[in-house]
Amino acid sequence: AAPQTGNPALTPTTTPLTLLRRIGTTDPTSLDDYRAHGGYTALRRAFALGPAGVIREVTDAGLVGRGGAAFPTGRKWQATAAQPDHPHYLVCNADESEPGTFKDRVLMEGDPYALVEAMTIAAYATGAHQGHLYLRGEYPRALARLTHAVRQARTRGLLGDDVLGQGYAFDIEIRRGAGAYICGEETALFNSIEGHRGEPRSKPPFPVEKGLFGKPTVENNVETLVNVLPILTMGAEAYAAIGTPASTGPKLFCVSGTVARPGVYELPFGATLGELLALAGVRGDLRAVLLGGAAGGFVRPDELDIPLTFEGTREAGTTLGSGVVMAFDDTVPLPRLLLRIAEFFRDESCGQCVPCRVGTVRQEEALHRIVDRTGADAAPDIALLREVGRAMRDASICGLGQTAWNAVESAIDRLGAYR
Ligand code: L3W
Ligand code: SF4
Repeated sequence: AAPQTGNPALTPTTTPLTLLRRIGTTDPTSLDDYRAHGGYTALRRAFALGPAGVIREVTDAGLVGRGGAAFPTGRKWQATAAQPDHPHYLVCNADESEPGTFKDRVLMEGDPYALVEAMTIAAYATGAHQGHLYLRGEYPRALARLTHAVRQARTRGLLGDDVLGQGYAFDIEIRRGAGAYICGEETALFNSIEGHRGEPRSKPPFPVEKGLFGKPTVENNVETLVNVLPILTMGAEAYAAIGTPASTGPKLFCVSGTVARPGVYELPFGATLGELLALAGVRGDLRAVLLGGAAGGFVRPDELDIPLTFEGTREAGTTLGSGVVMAFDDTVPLPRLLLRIAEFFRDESCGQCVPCRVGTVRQEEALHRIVDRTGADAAPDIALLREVGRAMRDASICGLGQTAWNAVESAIDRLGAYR
């Protein structure tokens, strides 16, 4: 079933919807309907500003990446635009695979032209004429909607040799993933597009310098790109007034688990975890909340005043990640849940580097021993988990290995799992 779109506009903690405003109210298969609801005004403003002006707006707005790492988007665009090597490429990372994440799916299925317009703006600003949209293979409806949107945009002169009659050429190719979580890592994604195994590359060099086909590349998450539209239509200053000074703008949160109304919620940065969960309606006795997905960490029910900002979650010793909020009541067996997370990372490790390839196996084995030996002393295996976790975090090549122990560690230290 399609995930529901939450309706946070019902509460005093919210501003009017920005990112979700067309979802469910416009026809996602009609370019005319998109234009009737404000579509393509941002691209017109982009052409009026010129590439440097667009980058200035995005920088002044304080936009940072929504895929989990929160890197400043304006800095990334500026670095790519400045590269003397050509061609430049734009890649949209739509391989949304973090367990519990489904916000990009809602955007792509419900407002596909917004992504096409946003990609055009990003490419124009950074000097790219070719965009690749790498879409999670398990999103057939998003594929159909985006394919239709790209075709229609081409037919109507919004993609192709002369976008909006401005003498700028840009087109988009959609590539489907094949079910590997690791292909959401930006450089593994390049390898996948190029026809190689989906294995991450060592960084630096960063993609802004050597990315797809070894050329300067901007890679942004779907939600990051879609934020560029309100930045250009409302202006950087008005956009930056939403949220907090360090985490500006609106954010999409994916709420699931033991809640009455699971779905995608849009809130300004700065609302608390408790406010978000109140909107979704917790069912039963809340035992734990997983923030940031499998790569994130657990927090306790007495920590619901954590502000949902990058700085607030960091201060609280956890992470916002891509916006996953998974609630668990006391009927959920925590050790089994941890085992499932460990199994996921062992399965999805690409196997390229030893700390992750071996560490994820050892982690799963230790958790199995703890679960199977109910009542026996878990201390030796917890000590082993810490040692293996440290090695994975310090020595893995990419984010998968570096974060594979986060959830288990937080369950032990914050929730007192296995005690
Ligand atoms: C130029 C520099 N560019 C960094 C760029 C870099 C990348 C971005 C972030 O993601 C997150 C993790 C989890 N010059 C640069 C530079 N960049 N320094 O900035 O880079 P990095 O390496 O900090 O992070 P990352 O590897 O891109 C790790 C999250 O991803 N995660 C899973 C997310 C899943 C989804 C989803 O399903 N939609 O997003 C798993 O670990 O939260 O924080 O572009 O090139 N000096
Ligand atoms: Fe592959 Fe894991 Fe190493 Fe990343 S950390 S490159 S997923 S083996």
